[in-house]
Amino acid sequence: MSPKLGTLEELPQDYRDALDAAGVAPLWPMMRNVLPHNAPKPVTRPGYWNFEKLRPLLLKAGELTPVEKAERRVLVLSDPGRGTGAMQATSSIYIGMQLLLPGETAPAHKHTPSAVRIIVEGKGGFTVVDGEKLPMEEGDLVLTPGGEWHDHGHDGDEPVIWLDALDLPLFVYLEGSYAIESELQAQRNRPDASQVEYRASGLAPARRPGTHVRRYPMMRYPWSRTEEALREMARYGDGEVAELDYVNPETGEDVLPTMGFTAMMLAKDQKASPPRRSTSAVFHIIRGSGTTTVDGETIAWKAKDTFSAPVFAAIDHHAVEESFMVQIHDRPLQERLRYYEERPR
Ligand code: GTQ
Repeated sequence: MSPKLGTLEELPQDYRDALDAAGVAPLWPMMRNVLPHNAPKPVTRPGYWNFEKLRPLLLKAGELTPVEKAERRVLVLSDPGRGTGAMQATSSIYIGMQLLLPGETAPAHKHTPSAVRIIVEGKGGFTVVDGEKLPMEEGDLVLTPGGEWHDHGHDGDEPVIWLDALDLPLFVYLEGSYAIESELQAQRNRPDASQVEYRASGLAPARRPGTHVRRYPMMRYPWSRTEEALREMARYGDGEVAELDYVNPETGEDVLPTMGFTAMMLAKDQKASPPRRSTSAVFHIIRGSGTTTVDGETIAWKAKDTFSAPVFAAIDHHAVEESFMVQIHDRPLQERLRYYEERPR
């Protein structure tokens, strides 16, 4: 153990004033704030957002604020640790719930942060990314990588709601966040790449000299395939929790450099206690019901709800019914920074 460090109060007032005037500060009174022992001390606290409570508030926003006045009509899920108005759910992850009404469009823009949508409710919504029309069906995961033009549209006749996950807090922290606006994009008249080039997992378009592989070759991951794959994993998994990472079909790497997405299935009554991880996480329930204890706080969840966990949280899931959820995390970023870590429970 290191000795107890000196405090600010132990320093003479005239010396402290001189430090202030010189625009400097002593490190040692702040040392354990910036470098706590053994593990970080997160500001983030476990959060829980009940969809039944959010839904009427979001629909009300549809009445109060026309989409033209919003650019994106979104209610942001605020981390309880950061309090009212926080534009983030964890240190690195922004989560919003977005509403688009029939016939509405959200104008094209591109920005430095990346966004990923998980569709919560409604039929007929779509996102156009770089001219590719990506239909949004319940549970689908749709990528809008940083720097790519995107706009949203709606061909259906009921409200469409989706969850937005962005690496926005990171870009705000880096003072790197900005957007450029434009007109709606022309759409190429063909199905998205998950229905064509990457229709079957393990198969990719033949490499020919000079072929250009897009950096983000597949931007829509239909839920029906994820669920089917999870079920087979569970069936042959000897009681292991079935988990699948969303990956780039050309490289096998996580879909984005910053955020990762992991789909999980828990059978009825199944429990899971993953290791403590250096990542913060947000869990979105696709189907089912159960409870999760995060650092001693028990959250009862059901389909379409969302909850969060700070870094190194102790997490214990218990599915009451057969359940499917998607975990949003920042492991890709932490691996790039070379500090991702797991600690056994
Ligand atoms: O749909 O492009 O929740 O730009 C926040 C910022 C959604 C979007 C958000 C955005 C979007």
